Amino acid sequence: MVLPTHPRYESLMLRAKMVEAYKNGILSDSGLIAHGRGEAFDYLIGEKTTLNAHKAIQAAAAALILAVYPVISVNGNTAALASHEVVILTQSLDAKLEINLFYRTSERIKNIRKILEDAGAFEVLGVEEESVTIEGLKGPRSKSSKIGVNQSDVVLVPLEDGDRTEALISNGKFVITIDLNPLSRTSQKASITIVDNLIRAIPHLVREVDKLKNTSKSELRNIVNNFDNQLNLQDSLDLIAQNITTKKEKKIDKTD
Ligand code: PTJ
Repeated sequence: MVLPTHPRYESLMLRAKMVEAYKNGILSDSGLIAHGRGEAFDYLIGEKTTLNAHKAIQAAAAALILAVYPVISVNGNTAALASHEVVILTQSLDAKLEINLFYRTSERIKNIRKILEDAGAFEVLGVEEESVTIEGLKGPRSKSSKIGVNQSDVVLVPLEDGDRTEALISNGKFVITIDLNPLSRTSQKASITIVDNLIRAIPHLVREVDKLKNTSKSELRNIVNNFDNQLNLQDSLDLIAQNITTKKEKKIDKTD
């Protein structure tokens, strides 16, 4: 048992949650590895929502409010970590919620649908309704609900793989992602990348949507247009570099 006094308590509890989700058939085995990769980057950004991430969250909220047909795409990791918050965000935006899995099995679809419905979702797409293929994409991830991602103008894809992000962009979608790795193909290709742990970013996004809901369309457009994703990613990389240097210096200080 991990005691709350353990210095890595929160991180270890998250791991336990992921292992549980794997055992319950929500998370894929690779999802556990993806979580580990995320942990490493989270450590490097300081395990908190940075100023850069806040800027991206604000732009993402504005883009989602402006969207005509917003869709939130959910995979195993997102369902395991933030099903309640995702459902709240969906309802607050009047968006569609769609399951899209890399490792798609009917069992996982059933389990993820259940936790989303238990969290309050009225409608979960990507299950068994009519689907179409996202152009330029192969495999199970290419499936898109006819009334879901297929029709979207803005799509939120927390934790996505690069191929799907690229395909969504080339199909004319405005893609918002949440990815702790600023160098990933998804981070680099998305329209807006929130470099943050989705466990923190999604609740922040919910609050930002609430805050900006009554803002004029022209002001919202200004927020989106003034956001530069490449610049924001570079700021996150600079922060990581700075954190590594500072920690290195601290260590040298201690040993000296
Ligand atoms: O549920 P499925 O079948 O769709 O499986 C999805 C996985 C996660 C296996 C698949 O999308 C995958 O392989 O992902 P990758 O390519 O490993 O990418 C995961 C990215 O998300 C990496 O860049 C991680 O740094 C990042 N990441 C991991 N955990 C989090 C995260 N970003 C934000 N919040 C997290 N909690």
